[in-house]
Amino acid sequence: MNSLSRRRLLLGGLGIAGAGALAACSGTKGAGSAPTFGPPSPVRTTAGQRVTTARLVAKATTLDLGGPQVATWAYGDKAPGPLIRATAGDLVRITIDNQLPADTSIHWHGIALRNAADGVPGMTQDPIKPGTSYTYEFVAPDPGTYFYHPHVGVQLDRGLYAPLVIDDPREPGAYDHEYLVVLDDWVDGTGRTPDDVLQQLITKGGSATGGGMGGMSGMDHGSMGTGSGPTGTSPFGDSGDVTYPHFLINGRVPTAPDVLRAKPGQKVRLRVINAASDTIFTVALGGHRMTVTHSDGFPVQPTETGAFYIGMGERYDATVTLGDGAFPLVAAPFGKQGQAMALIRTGTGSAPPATVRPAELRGPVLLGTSLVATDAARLEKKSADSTAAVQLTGQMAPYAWGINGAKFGDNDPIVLTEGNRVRLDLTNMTMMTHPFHIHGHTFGVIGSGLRKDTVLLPPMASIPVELQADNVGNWAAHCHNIYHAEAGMMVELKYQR
Ligand SMILES: [Cu+2]
Repeated sequence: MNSLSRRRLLLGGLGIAGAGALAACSGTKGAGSAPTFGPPSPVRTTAGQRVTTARLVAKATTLDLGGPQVATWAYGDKAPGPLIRATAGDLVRITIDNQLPADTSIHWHGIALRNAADGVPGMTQDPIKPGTSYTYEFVAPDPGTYFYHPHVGVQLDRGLYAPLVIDDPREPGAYDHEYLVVLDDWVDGTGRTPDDVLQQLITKGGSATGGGMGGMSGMDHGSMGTGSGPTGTSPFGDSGDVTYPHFLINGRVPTAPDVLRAKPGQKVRLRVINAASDTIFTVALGGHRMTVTHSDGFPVQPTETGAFYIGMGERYDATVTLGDGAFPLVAAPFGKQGQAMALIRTGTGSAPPATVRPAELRGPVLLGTSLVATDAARLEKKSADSTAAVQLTGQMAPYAWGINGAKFGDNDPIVLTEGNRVRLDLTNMTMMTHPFHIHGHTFGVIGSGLRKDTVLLPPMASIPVELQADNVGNWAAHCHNIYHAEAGMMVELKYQR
C-alpha cells in the first residue's frame, strides 16, 4: 500500500478521499490498494482463565450534559460509556455493534495487548463498517486505570470514550470507595462537530477566531507565563488549538455536577482519566491534599500534592482522606476559560458554586514526569540495544504536524527488533505541549523509571525513554491531541521480521 492510501485509510473520519475510494481498492493488489485483515484470530482460553465479556453499541444519540442537550455519537446513551472492568490475566472479549453512520474501531488505550486487538484501522484491522459488528479479544496483562475510544478520525472528540479498569488480584484495595473521574472537553452538537473543527483548523491554519463556527483559540496562544490564572505559570506554552464551550467530569457540566458520596474520614481512590482531545487539566480537590499512587496504571512512589497536571490520554490514581462537608473536585483547563467540576459530598453544607477555584490550583502543581516508579514498576535494568529519535514537529499555520519532519504516511516507520531494549529520544521541536502516546508497550522514563504509555512533552523538551520490544506487530505512536494526530503527528513502530 502506498503511503497516501494508508493515510486516507487512517483518516477515515475526515472524509477526504471518501470511504468509497477505499472500498473500491480494498482487496485488490498493487499501487493504492489497502491491506485487508479479515476477522482477528480467536484467542484460546487457558485453564482456569476468567472471561470478561461485554457488548457495546456505538450510535448517534442525544445526551444531557446537565442542562445542555447535545446531538453526538456515544457508546449507548451516555458519555462516558460503560465501564469495562476485568482482572489482570483475564481474557477480555468485547463485541461492538457499529450503528454509527461512519466507520469506527476501538483502541484499548494503554493496554499492552496483542496487535490484532489494538483497534487501528489500516495498521491492525479493517475499519468496522456501519451496520456491522466486530469482536475484540485480548488478555490485559497489567493492572491499572485505562480507557477505550475509537481510533478513527476525530471520533474521540465526540462522546465515544469510556473507562476500562484492570484490577490487580494481589492488590488489597486499602480504601473505602473508588471514584472514576473522567475528564473531557466538549464541542460536539453545540453548532459544530469535531470534523468541522478539524476542517477549520486545516483551512484557517489554526488561527481562526470567532465567526459562525463558534471560535477557535488562536488568541489563546502565547499565554505562557502570564500568571493570569491558576494555570498561567505552568510549563506548557501554548494552550491548545480549540475553544470548547463545555468541560465535563463524568459527562456533566459544573452547574449540574456529578455527586460522589462518602462518609467523613473515609479514604477514597480517585481514578482520573483525561479523555479530552485538546485540553491539559489541573486537578484539585478543594480543602484536601491528595496522594498520587499510580501513573498510566503503574504504581509510583506515593507523592502528596494539592494539585496535579494531566495531559490528554494520561491517567493518574490518587488517594485522599475526606473531610466533612461538600467539596469541589475541579479540573481547570490549562490556558482556557471555564472548568470541569464534580462534587464530593460527605456531609451537609451548601455545594460550592460552579465557578469555585480551590486554592490548591494555585500550586505547587505536580507534573507527572517528576514522579518516580516503584521498584516493581521499573523495567528490568538493561542497556539499550538501539536508539531512535522521535522528534515532534510542526506548527499551527499552516496546520501541519508531524514526526521526524513529515506527516504520518510520509515519515519512515521506527523499526524495532524483537527482544531488544530500545531507547527513544522523544523531543518536542514545537512551541506547544504534546502528550506522546505509544501503543502496545509501556515505556520507562530514563532515570526515574516512571512507567507510562503517554507522556507530556513541554515545548522544546526532550524526554529519553526506553521500552522492551516484546510485543511483535505494527503499532501506532502519536500525539494524543487528536487534532494533531489527525493532521499527521503519528509514526508507526514496526517490528522487523
Ligand atoms: Cu500534539
